Amino acid sequence: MRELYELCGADRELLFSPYCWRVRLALAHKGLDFHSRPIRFGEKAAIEFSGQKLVPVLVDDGQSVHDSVVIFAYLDARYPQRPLLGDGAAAERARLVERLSFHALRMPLLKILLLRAYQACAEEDRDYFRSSREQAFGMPLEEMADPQGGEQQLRQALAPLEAWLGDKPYLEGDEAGACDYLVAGMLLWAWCLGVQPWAEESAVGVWFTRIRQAYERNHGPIKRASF
Ligand SMILES: N[C@@H](CCC(=O)N[C@@H](CS)C(=O)NCC(=O)O)C(=O)O
Repeated sequence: MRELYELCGADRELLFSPYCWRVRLALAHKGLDFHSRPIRFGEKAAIEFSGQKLVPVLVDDGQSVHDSVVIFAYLDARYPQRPLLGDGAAAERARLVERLSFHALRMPLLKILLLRAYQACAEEDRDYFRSSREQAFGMPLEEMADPQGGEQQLRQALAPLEAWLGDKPYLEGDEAGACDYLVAGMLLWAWCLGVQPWAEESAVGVWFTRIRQAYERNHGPIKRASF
């Protein structure tokens, strides 16, 4: 029995956490089925057993693992087929890509997505979403949100990946691996919240669509916000 606790909006099928998407893509890569346990912000009591307050949480044969990158490592150790991070230096390089891409992409994406995420939340969760984010950023959501500025910053942040993907189908070369899923998970955050702030025909756009469609071929269409 394998269960993935993941963040959902008012609509339980609308999964919009980038870190949860990373894990979905990783499980798909390994060919591992799971039961989805979508939880809203107000339902985090459901993951108290994990000893912390964030999703994704994977429960596999009674063992609970949290944090997307730790889950990747767990999956490699437990299910060695089709390695994600791999071993030694390869795993360290993937972690470096994760850190670099996280720092480059998170802030532009937040500027684009904050108000959309707020809107996707169940009404009873909106006060929590607003106050927790306003406390973290030290300003009102409306001041932090800047979709236009965010798009410009995102284009700049994606430029190295655009160049890198010019002559290969995946960030990791001929086949997708951890680096692809770690970054694609971040972009699925935008896609699920109803925007695609990159050009469909760009190298990044073609790469993203390749990963998304490969996932959808096996797991069905990904729910997208319609607002
Ligand atoms: N480093 C963690 C980050 C996990 C994380 O920030 N999860 C967010 C969802 S995107 C969360 O659970 N937020 C709950 C909250 O803010 O109360 C990972 O990679 O899994």
